[in-house]
Amino acid sequence: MAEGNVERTLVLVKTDGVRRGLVGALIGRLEAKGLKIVAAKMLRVTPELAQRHYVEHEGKVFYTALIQHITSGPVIALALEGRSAISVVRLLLGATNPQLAAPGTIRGDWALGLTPNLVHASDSPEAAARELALYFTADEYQAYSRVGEEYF
Ligand code: FUP
Repeated sequence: MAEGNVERTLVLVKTDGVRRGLVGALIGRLEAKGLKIVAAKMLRVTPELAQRHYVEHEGKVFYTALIQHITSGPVIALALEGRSAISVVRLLLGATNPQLAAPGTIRGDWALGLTPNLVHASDSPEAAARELALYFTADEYQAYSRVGEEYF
């Protein structure tokens, strides 16, 4: 297995994760894996931002519920960096539907609903670039070295 290129990905702790008090636990899982937080903020997603974020789902039966949910309370947006970060985060989250997510994954262990599935994460390099630009400006990223970085 190749070492993997260093990538950046967008993670949102959705409002169900914030309301359930799981922010620390969720971020802790991602940090413990070796992913580095390079930008972070709490925000309320506006309907306009939600529409841009979920543009690929416009017109689907669950679209209205999706927009309603993401705009219904604060979220935590994170830019995470690491080797193969995009696919690694998706594996840690587990299947989109928490009822089908494998035990041991974040959704498999901690979620049950489909729309309130705790976390969003970019699913491709193209999506990561597009989504990171929706939530962060270039000057919001921090460059620093993590202790133990040689292991990651
Ligand atoms: P994911 O990339 O894992 O977030 O999954 P999708 O892009 O397929 O779905 C985006 C969001 O829509 C997910 F948070 C879950 C939600 N969704 C529903 O609410 N109902 C569905 O039938 C499918 C997805």
